Amino acid sequence: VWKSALRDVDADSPAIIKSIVNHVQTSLARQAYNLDDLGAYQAAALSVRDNLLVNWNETQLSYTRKNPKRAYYLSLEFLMGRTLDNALLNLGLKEQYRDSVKKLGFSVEDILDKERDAALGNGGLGRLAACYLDSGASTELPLWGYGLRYKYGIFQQLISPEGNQLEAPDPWLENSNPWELPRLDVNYEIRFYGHADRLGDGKGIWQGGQEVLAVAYDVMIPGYGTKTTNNLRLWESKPKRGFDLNSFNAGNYEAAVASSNSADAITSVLYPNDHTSCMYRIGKELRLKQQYFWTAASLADILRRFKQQGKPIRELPDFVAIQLNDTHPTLAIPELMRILLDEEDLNWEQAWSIVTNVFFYTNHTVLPEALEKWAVPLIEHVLPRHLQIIYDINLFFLQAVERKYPGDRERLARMSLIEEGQPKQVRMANLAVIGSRKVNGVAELHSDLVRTTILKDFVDFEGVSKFSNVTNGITPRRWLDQCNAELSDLITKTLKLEKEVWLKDLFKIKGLLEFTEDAAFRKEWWAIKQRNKERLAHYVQTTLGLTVRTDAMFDVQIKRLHEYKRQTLNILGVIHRYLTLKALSPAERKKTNPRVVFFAGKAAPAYYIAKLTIRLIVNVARIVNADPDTKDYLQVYFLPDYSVSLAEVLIPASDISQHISTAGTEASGTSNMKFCLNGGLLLGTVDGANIEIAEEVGESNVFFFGHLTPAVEDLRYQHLYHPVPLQEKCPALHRVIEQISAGLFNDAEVYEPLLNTIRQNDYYLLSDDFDSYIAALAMVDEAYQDRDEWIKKSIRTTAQMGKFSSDRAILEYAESFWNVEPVTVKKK
Ligand code: 26W
Repeated sequence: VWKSALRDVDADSPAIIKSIVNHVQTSLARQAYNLDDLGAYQAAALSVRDNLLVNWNETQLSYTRKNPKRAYYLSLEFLMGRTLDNALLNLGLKEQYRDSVKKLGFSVEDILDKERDAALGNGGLGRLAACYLDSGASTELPLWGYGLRYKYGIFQQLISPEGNQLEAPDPWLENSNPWELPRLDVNYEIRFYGHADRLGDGKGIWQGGQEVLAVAYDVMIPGYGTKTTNNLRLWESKPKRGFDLNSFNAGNYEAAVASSNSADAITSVLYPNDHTSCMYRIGKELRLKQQYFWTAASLADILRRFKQQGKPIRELPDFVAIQLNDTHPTLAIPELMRILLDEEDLNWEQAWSIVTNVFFYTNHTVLPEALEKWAVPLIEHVLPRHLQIIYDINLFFLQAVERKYPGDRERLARMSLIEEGQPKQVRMANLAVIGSRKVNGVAELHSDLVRTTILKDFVDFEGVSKFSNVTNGITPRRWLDQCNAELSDLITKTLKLEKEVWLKDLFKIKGLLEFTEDAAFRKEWWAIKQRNKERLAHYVQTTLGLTVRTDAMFDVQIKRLHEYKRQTLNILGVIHRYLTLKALSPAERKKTNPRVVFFAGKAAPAYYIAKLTIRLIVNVARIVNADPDTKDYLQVYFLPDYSVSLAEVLIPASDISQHISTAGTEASGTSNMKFCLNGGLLLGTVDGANIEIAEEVGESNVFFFGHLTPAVEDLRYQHLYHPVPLQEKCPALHRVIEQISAGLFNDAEVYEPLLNTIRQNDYYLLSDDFDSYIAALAMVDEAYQDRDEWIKKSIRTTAQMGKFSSDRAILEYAESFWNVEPVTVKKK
């Protein structure tokens, strides 16, 4: 592409233009005249990076000078999405760059679209980590993230002609990544295998085995409207020596190459499983190695930084707080014990008191199959010294439990770090709890369930004050200002505030409430929703070649595929609607509310039932969208390869979104917050953060249905011991299922295993909630007919989302857990 303007840059051009052109010629070693959008993206990114670097250096320098207590967020997943747009907005440089690239003959939107997502996460837990980094920098907290630099992010999802999910690798680093700074000088040797000897007094020595190098890559995290630019440090594994020279000399070339391969393998791929048990039970050695590699490198780095201050090790808890994002980094607990005992020569009490004041543990799920357990023989093989330490921790712990509850053997068995069985397993959640200062869940209901179910014994033993709640949040910068710029501008104009003010104090959007009665404002509000629908329709047209009608209600469910999230309930509801429409006369159909239903989400590659749900959705879409009787009233789309970037297009376009997990199963949910912040209404169960959203926006502005958490256990018991045939229990659902079985959506027999989960024990209670779900959908339709009232609900919803800013959440962690305070980095 010939971009003539690029040739005319000279010394008098504005600084941004010069900087971009300079990167084209030097960093990219390209000529201006044959630059394409990808090249322009790379040059613009490098130019923005120069700005970030200045702030990053100043931030780190001021931390070193002021020496505040620092917090570290250890997460195996950071689902960052794209960086350029976010960096431009946080730096306040978006308009300048828009003008500059325009003068160079490019459109900023086209350039932004060239960036690949950094998809180093599965879903909610990884995206939460990314929101917290944004909020940490925006609230000026000295907060660093630590994670892994996977060569391959979450797999790319393809849909086969039959409707099956196929997985392809995601080589996101292919075109080089301008956002990372390799720090080849920051590296640590990490040991695996070998043998461990006890030396008495709880101490030991660990030698031999394999050593792998951890190399740091830094990603800069700019705050919004602050100079603070924090760091996300990601580790890459490398063989300690390129080749093992001994093996090489012995002529064993293959062994030399194999050992270097296995070192590289540690950070090669993100595990695509969430909430699934398969990986622990069959002993995934590589996943265990990932977890240790990352926690050991991160701890070594944290301790090296602490030691540079020259303080005694006992002061560690005064300067360091480490948040464990789920149990994935729990090996940090025995690893810190190992360092303190074996290397720092502390005694057990000293070491344990430091450990239990440094760590904080967040639980993200109560589903039993998602609680991590590692086989004892596997830990013994890979980390022999750590197993000794875990046994010692367990011994002292159980002695204390025995003192409090003499002779209560069942309690001891439940609380033990070791689960008896073939093989024995280490319960990582129990280890995380006893090794941490505080434990929290991620929404009120979830934290209550943590306290009363999975961790009840620990609450009894340690007291309830250790177990608390921090309701999740989302960054309003990415999830409103960036993804819905028009709405953000309208809010700014209406509130008569600088956008920096309300985006940093989200409670201020409450000011929108007084405009719900303003017809002109409502008209603008609705026009923006309409344009967002058209943007989504355009995306579907260009990526799938399908035409979405934009004069209908947009109904969206986007999240990982899982039985507990009940996408199956949604698609069965869609079929019910289809059958109902088919039975109506053309005149009656015309009176119905046209609806476009969107699904997106990935299934774990080995999760057979979840994959069948995708297949059903795709085939229902095919039949329904092609049916001339109904296609004007109901359309269904499964959008492949869900990602952060796709969410940024889908969320602003939604009228209603579905968060319909079986009560008590979804810890929080965070996309529910994103939809509501963008004026989409919520259709959901009384679960997770849905409850707190309803508390904030008012029950009259949400659509709730389904059984409540306390009923779930009884209902499951009924299913098992007093089953009622589906035909009697829920005829509407029975009819839908029998249509699928009869082949209405092709390949009848393929769906039987999925349908049987409902016909048989129906663990996730679809048959119990189906009727009230259909009733709730009808209420949504009815409410949508009164357009003015609907728009008012939409405005009221957005206006009352202040609580769900991740700034609020991260400050709760800082104040009530970490005791970490903001550090102002002076603007020059
Ligand atoms: C099998 C390994 C595994 C198990 C669980 C990997 C990852 C997990 C995570 C805990 C799954 C997860 O992302 N949980 C979600 O965390 C979000 C942030 O707190 C919540 O909003 C979601 O409700 C919860 O499902």
